[in-house]
Amino acid sequence: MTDDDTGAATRPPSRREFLRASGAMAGGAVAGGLAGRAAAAEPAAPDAANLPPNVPEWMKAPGEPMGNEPYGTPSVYEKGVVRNISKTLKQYISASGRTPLQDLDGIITPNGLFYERHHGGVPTIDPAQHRLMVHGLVERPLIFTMEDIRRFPSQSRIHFIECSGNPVYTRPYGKTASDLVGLVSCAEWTGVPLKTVLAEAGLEDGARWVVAEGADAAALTRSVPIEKCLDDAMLVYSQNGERLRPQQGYPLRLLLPGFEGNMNVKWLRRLKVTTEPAYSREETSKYTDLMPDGTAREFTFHMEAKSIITRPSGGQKLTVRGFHEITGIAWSGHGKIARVEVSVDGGHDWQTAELQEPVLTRALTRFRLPWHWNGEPAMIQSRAVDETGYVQPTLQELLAVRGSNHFYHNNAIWPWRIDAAGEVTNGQA
Ligand SMILES: Nc1nc2c(c(=O)[nH]1)N[C@H]1C(S)=C(S)[C@@H](COP(=O)(O)O)O[C@H]1N2
Ligand SMILES: [Mo]
Repeated sequence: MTDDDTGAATRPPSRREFLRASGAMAGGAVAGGLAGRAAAAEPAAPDAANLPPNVPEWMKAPGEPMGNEPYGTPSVYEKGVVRNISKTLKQYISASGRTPLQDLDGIITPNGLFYERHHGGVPTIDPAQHRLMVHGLVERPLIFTMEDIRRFPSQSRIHFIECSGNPVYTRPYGKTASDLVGLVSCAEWTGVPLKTVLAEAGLEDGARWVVAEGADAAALTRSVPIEKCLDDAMLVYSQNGERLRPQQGYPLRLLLPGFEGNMNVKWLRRLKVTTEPAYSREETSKYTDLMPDGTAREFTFHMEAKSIITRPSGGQKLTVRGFHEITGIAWSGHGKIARVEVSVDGGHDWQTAELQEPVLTRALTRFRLPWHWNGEPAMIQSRAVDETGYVQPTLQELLAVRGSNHFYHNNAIWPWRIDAAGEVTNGQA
């Protein structure tokens, strides 16, 4: 590939020689300098003594002995890759921390970077003292220990969880992908299908809802339709192979794939089978959608199809012209992602991105598009289409339907602006 500056910004790159551009062979295509990265963690400029053809310093003596760190942590050079803690929810008891989406690859969120959102702090629960009570319209009310729960036949499944305030319509939208939509993460969850546990208790006639309660100080309570409980709902105790993190609901959580984050009750202690929903705080005062005509929609269960480009994205910088891979994540609460389209010209033309296999239902899906940046300003954005045919809308389309009172469920397309210096910023700001 040559870089003659005459190619259109949309010119597809050649299949070979990805890095030969503007005489810049070495160095990352996207420079660090991410907003929020700790300066101390930035790699220093390379010392020539460590570069080829010399033998680097770290080959000349043995490294750290094993056992110094029985539970591993990332390289010291990755110290800046951390959750982005909300400044608008400063109080300790109601808080959120966002996943640094722009720093991650693939679809799995490492446990230490999983987004967190809690309404009453993070309880420290001794699993030996934790119980799950199943009662209400059941033939046999039951109380389970964690050991009982782990005796049931288990399942592992990869699913995302997303907060419905990701981002809310009313707040400033921020600089990075994390600021904008960092309240989504994806993990491999292990646990027992909820239907197995409900069958153990035996449902009675009139069982239409299951009211789930958390054992935190918020006693967060949500009502789940029985159809979901008998479909893919799970009681999970593990996350990416190890037990749930306290922030994710240790020792037991309700997982409702594709449903709004708030319904995935953490620190789960009680399931009451009922005929009517509970109409709890979280389904009346909060988590309802106020429409322009003044009515409020209740029970917006599904998270609609959405996507975001994570590289290049806000706060990053393109330091060389030539080949760049555009990559990001897409997801839908209604099932699989069918297609992701990417525009590099402000939404005029759209190209179909490649999806990383396997494409899983209600899981993050990684997309990629090879791109040649010719050094001119560009506006890049992605739009997801799910298997129901639903197409991710623009912010303008959403606001036209929902009006300015809307708060939750913003799944708008998010453009990034790239200026001639390669700086990437929020395209809506
Ligand atoms: N018991 C309980 N469950 C809860 C919450 C809570 O505060 N208490 N927060 C909810 C909200 S609003 C969201 S978005 C998700 C966040 O899950 P995470 O912290 O594992 O990312 O959990 C939900 N489940
Ligand atoms: Mo949430």
